[in-house]
Amino acid sequence: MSEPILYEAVDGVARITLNRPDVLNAISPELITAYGEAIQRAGSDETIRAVLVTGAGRGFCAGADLNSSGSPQRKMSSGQLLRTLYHPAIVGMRTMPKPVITAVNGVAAGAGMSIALAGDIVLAAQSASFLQAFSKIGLVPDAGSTWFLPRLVGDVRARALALLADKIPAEDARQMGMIWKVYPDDQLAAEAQALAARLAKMPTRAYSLIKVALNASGDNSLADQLELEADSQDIASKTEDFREGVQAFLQKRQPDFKGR
Ligand code: T3D
Repeated sequence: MSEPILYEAVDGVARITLNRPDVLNAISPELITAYGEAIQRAGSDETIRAVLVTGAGRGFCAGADLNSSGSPQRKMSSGQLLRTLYHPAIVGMRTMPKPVITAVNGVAAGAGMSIALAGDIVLAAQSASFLQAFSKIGLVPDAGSTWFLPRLVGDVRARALALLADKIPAEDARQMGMIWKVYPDDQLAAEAQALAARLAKMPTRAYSLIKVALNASGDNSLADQLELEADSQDIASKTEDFREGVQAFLQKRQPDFKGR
């Protein structure tokens, strides 16, 4: 049996591929376990400065594998499975100190849509689609969908998406602010790789502070957020990359950031 997750590290970019193409990369317990490990590995490896998540074959991820989800043989309840395996992976994507790109190459359904939306920058192929499949099978959105969606598209759209469970084409998702960019199908992989390579050469320490600030902003008052920004700037302005960025600007050349 092939590995449910592929992990490659090249030139500061970790590429994580969901790899069960026969079932549109549906999430088995083995897949989500290996995915959480891959996220943890990429997050803690200091040589990795950007992460790219995508799917093998024609789908991105069809959500929980319904063969195992509905099975009476499964040892963990849904809540246990989510808490122990899904949550660390989703939180890991959002909190790792480097940017995560999700390249949605095909359908992203159920918890697969949650994984897609957990990326810092979400790209999609023109033929990709987004589907809050949960209510169609009598479940509620999980793995962060009810947190991500209202923040991305607003309450009105989040409610309609969750309740109606309609399949949303990538371009509509872009227009409603759910995702960043849409590319022709045959260009997505190259565009996503180029973006990851670009991010891996940027000031990674500043990126980690940007993520912390944006993650906190939804719950902070303006005064608290201003404080957080000031604290973060104190840290960023003492980095080697800040010195290099200013020098490069003054010397009219491209900066050579080291991520420190
Ligand atoms: O307890 C817990 O686990 C709680 C956690 C829940 C989290 C969740 O994610 S719940 C939501 C689970 N996902 C779904 O309900 C989506 C089910 N899939 C679909 O609705 C459709 O497959 C898609 C809309 C995603 C894609 O449709 P289409 O027509 O492009 O492809 P298809 O023909 O339906 O699927 C291709 C194959 O993948 C097919 O297998 P086959 O017939 O070729 O042998 C299909 O059965 C398989 N597949 C697709 N999704 C799943 C799946 N197999 C297992 N689990 C799936 N989720």
